Amino acid sequence: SETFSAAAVDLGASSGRVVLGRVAPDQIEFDVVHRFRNEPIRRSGTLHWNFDALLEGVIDGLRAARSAESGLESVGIDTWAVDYGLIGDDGELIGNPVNYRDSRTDGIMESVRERLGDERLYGVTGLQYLPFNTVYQLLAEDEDRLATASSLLLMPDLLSYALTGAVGAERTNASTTQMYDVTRGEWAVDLIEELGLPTRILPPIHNTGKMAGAVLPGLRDRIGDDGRLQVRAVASHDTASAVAAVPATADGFAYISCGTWSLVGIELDRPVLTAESVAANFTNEVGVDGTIRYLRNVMGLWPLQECIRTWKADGDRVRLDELLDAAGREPALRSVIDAESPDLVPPDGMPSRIRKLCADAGRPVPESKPAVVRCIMDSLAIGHARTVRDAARLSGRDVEVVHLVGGGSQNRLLAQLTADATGLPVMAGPTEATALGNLLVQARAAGIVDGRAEARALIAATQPVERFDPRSDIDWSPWLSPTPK
Ligand code: LFR
Repeated sequence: SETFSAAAVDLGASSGRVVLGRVAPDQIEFDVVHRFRNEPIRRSGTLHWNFDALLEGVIDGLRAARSAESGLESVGIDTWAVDYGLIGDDGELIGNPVNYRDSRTDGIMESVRERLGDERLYGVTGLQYLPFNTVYQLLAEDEDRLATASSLLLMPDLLSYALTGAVGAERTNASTTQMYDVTRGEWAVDLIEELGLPTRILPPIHNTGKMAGAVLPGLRDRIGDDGRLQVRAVASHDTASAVAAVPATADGFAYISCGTWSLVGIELDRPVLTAESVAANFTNEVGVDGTIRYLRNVMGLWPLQECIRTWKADGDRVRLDELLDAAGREPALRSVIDAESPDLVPPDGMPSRIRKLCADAGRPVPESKPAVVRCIMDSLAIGHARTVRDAARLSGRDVEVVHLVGGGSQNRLLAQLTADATGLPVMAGPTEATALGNLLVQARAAGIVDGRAEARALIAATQPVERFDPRSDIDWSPWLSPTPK
């Protein structure tokens, strides 16, 4: 049968990868052909992404993909959400994009909420309140930079622009800006104007999978492209791609896309914009085929990654597998923190911040490294379970199984604890859900795979998934009351 070759560029907060995939109606195979580091840079006190280095990594990866597969016709790009670059009248990028973990947005969200009221912003955008949403970043933006900008391009759109010259905003990622009207499916122009932000910089919104453009002639040699390679706007928000690759075979599933963040929720046809929903800070982000990703951000593996980085910088020898084994032997539910605490967002000093959160909550302070890791795992499992429950309650849907996808699905302790805390079976895998979702949107555009359900069935039939059943020796219920906000 027919086989389609495509590349997926998947950029995460700490690394990027380029995946070469081969998709047939009944098979999907892939190799990671290139990996590169994503190292944020601090300039004049502000945390930036190194855009040139990221673009180099993408170009190197596409060259590797092309040389491994001469029939390569299509590439899609996904990254984390909310961050953007500004383009000037001359078509050039104005400075490096700022990292959403930078402190420039401190306090801005609170003042906007106070001014407009929670319901107004939520009623239009349906978005969860996160201090780094694009709208708050724009309000923190340097005024001169903003005045000279002619367009705003979110990270994946910015990379596509650098490769093809085409300007646009892919819908799934546009929906994360808190400047998108989730009911009307267009920029929330009135709201943006009310906030005093320029609407002229907002590019036209494109439907997922619909827009594609050729690589600029000047870049073709470096990639080894003969002009046939099309850069297609896939579900460019990494979480939207991951959700598209959840190997669910029936309704009634929740998903956890677990990497740096855990994105925990369910898929809906329509947004939920109720007062209870805003109080629980649930988001209505757009998924493939105009679905709604009804979810909440839980801290994810970021605190663990940051602890390991800190310990290594202190000169300690740490190995993730050994730490997780030791953490598994620590007493359960001893030190617990709020997995959605804003104190966990910024980089640096994570072990001490975790100890302080325990102390402030009147919980035992974890001293050893395994105790700190156990605290993170238990707290994350609680965050997962509460959020699955909240999602079901607020949407009126039943949840029978939880799909854990992304890098975190390799963490067997976390998968087991998540099953225990939710009281539901957890299906762990695939690890590369984001890249697979990226490939699947391209395969659908090429007519190789039919629809959303067929795409998921293909993943379920071809990718390794491990089942974890809940154990009942520990009572998690005291920890599972709805998340107070
Ligand atoms: C995950 C993710 C989340 C988003 C966060 C910041 O990588 O895209 O969905 O809330 O990063 O952009």
